[in-house]
Amino acid sequence: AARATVAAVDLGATSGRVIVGHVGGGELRLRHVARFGNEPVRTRDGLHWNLLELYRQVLAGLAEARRDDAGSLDSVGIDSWAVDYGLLRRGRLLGVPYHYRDDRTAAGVEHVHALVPPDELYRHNGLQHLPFNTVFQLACDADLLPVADRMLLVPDLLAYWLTGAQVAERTNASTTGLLDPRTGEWDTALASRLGVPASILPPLVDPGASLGVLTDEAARVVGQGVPVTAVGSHDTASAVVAVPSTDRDVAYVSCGTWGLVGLELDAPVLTESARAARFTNEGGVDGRVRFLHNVMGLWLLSESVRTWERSATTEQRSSTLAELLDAATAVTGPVTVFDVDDPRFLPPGDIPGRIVAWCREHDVAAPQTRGELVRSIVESLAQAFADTVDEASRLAGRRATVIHVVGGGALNTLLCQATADRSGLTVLAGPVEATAIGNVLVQARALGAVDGTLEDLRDLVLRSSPPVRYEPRAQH
Ligand code: LFR
Repeated sequence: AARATVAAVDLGATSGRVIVGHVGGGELRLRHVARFGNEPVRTRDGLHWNLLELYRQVLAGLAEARRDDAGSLDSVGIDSWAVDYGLLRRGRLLGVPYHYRDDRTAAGVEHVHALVPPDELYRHNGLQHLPFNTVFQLACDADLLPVADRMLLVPDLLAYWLTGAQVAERTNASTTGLLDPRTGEWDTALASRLGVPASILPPLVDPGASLGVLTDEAARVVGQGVPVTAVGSHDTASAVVAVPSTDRDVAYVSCGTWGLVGLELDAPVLTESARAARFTNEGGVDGRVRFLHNVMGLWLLSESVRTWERSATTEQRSSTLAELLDAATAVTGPVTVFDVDDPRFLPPGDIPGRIVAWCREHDVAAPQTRGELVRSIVESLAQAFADTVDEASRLAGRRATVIHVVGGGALNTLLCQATADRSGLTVLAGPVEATAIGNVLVQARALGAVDGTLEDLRDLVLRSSPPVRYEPRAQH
């Protein structure tokens, strides 16, 4: 096809969206058709994703996409956050999938490390230690494993509900801790050592693979039997596809709930120093390696806003994020830079209180006002981004000369400027919808509406959404 109309379903940890992309004739046009919240639910046994609600929203969004477009949809692709999964038996979901911010995983970490020590685990899977990596969560589900016959990651689970196909898309499979980053295949020997039956790991597919067509039930809701195409189903993999640069010496920050900071490489770096610096080797589209570190990200801001909203009285409404960022911009004095990666900031809750506690423990001035606190978060994130780019360059032996900020964080001018200032590098911000764009382009390429390497796709992104430039200012 010379032109294609595809729908990207992009589920983030705080909201989901359905975006239609029209691709062809060297052009890329996007239309937002649906946006919905993603509210986790806490039950007696912990924090869960409301996956049924998300599935309902996906179907409704696709129906909307199909209604709005004169023609029909040529394909749909799904991406989401990583690591979380559902266990199934004969196609039936066993329990409500957990949220990676649930605190059940400490026991899982201990169990796995007793069987395979951290340094050895890294040599196998090349993953930054995060307590919620799938491999640790599976250890918490040990009692269900003998009953389960499949483990499906969130985007794969939704694709299964849509089509009936049970597969594991490779970029997201690379976040489980059970994939060999050298071969891109399941490390079944590692899985058996950890008590994970290899039979629950689905056949792997690459982005671009065709997964089948909507089931009759799904097609009835959507209004059409749309084909489903695998994309970089890990949202960060799709975002990296849409980094608008054809140069190899750029660093990226995919900045949403998390700030994923690193480089794209051809081969994994599995050294002890990469492990010590907490770098991950996740799978990218077209077999590229996403060599990056998870920085805590805009979660610190959104969760602070939520904390203040909870404490607001009926007469006194709480400020919006935009108002808080204005107040933060107006702060003139120096603010404390804290360690955003401290694990205390991972679980939901009173982030402002935890920042103040961190400052007290480290004997540094705690922010006094909300404006100062927000400024302190922004400066601390920027410092972490700058340090991480520097570290990635050192570990990979490739100096980054520019930092691309893609995702929602590209809208945060204070953060983009602070990142330029603190790194001494030019920051190029945008596109905001990088993840959806990467999702769209991989589908469009599979359909023949655009062709070439990732560099060709990125050239198209650069022409259709030129980034905003921030130059570093002298530091005082
Ligand atoms: C970003 C992201 C990160 C992953 C984290 C948890 O949305 O996918 O890449 O580490 O969420 O899944």
